[in-house]
Amino acid sequence: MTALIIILCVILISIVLVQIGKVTELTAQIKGEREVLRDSSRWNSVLSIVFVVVFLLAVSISAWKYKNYMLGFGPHAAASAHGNTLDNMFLVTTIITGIVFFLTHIALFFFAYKYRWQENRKAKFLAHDNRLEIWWTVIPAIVMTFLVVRGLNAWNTVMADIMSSDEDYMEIEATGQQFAWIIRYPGPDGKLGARDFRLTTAGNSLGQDFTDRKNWDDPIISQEFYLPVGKKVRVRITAKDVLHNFYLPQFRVKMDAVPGMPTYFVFTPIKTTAEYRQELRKYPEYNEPYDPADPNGPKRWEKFEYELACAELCGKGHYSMRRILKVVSQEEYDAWLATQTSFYLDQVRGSEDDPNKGKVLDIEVPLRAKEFSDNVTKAIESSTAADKTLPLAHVMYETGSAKLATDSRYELDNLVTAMNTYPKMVVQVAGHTDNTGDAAANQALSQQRAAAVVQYLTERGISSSRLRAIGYGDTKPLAANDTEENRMKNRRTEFTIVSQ
Ligand SMILES: [Cu+2]
Repeated sequence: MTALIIILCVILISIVLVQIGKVTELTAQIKGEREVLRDSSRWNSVLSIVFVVVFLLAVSISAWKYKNYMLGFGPHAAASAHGNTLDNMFLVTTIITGIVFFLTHIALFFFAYKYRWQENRKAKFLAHDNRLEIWWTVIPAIVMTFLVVRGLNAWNTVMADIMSSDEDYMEIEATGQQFAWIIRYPGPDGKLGARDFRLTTAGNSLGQDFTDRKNWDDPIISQEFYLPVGKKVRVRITAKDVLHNFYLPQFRVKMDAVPGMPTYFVFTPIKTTAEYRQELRKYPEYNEPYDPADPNGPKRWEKFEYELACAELCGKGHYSMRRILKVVSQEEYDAWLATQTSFYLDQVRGSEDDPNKGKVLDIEVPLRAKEFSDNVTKAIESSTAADKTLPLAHVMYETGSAKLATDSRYELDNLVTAMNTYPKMVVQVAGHTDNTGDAAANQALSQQRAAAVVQYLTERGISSSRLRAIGYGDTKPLAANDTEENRMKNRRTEFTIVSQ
């Protein structure tokens, strides 16, 4: 129906225009051509002035009305230290091109008015004018030079890399892949470990070189990531498959992630997420409900988050590369980082991707000591008999012998510490084997192994009256001796707190 009405309107308007044309022709015949020409010229010239006034007013009013949609204005204030430099650059360019826009439009329409057709006025044809040529070459050249030099200056400021390692900054790494950002943090040592693409496996998706100890404490974050406010951050940006783009719009950070060519961006967040929300709160559009279906629910400003997007159309799942960035105080950041665990220790340690398999790493020694003392405290506090038995998980012997492997000393030293912390504690050390071989020999071996542990402890000053050694052989398996994995579980040394 609407379509029909529109078609009818178009037809009617066409008829009206044709009729107006005919009437004009008729009046021209009555009045004479010249008079009509003069009338229409006058009208057209006046209307062109009216048009340019209305047009420029509309442009100015709409620009004023929608100024808050511009970068750097209203809710779009930059949240990084360098953000204002870029926003100002855009603003200056807008002002200069805006002035040119207004002047050319005024000139264009004013000239159309001034030089309208008039009787007895002849056009003057200008073949060439050197002075004019110089003017309209030199002026744009000067303006362009000013804009370009400013732009280069801003680029050099914004893209400046960290020049000396004494600078106070932190470094994180963002790797783009279809379709996720893998964000790596440096861990407590403050340093990112080395990578080598040839080491990439299913279990080591970044190809981290785990012989580099800087990798041992690096956490990998796949969802929300945090940054402290006011701290300079250098982001190493890489990609694994196709082009991606590391884009933090509120921070004016945008850099291609290119496979095989590391890029970077250095920036300083200057507003926490909470502060940015308070700024958005001032604008009516951010006081609308976040979920239109729930008008009494949280407002848009309350749910605002800084986001990391991929600004490169990298494939079908491109949209799913959105990640949330929380900018918080240094204290909150430290607390968050402390909850992030090392990817290597959590996922890789002891697996086939681990080049340090079978070795004790120095960073593990304090972690194991803490775990051991926590477990002993728990066992002491527990009133259940079963809780009083704890494994000596990292005590190993040489194959088929009761000689302690060198790396066993860390775990045994933890036991020495526990015996000194709880001076009344009496423990029984028990050796266990799997069921391979002769039962009597197994029993003897487990007895000797338990005795070796006791001997180690007495040599370190623990009274033998507080220690007992017993060998159970294969009589107390933890699991059926059917697989190598289960047999490994059964070959173990434990200690039981007999009294405390
Ligand atoms: Cu992408």
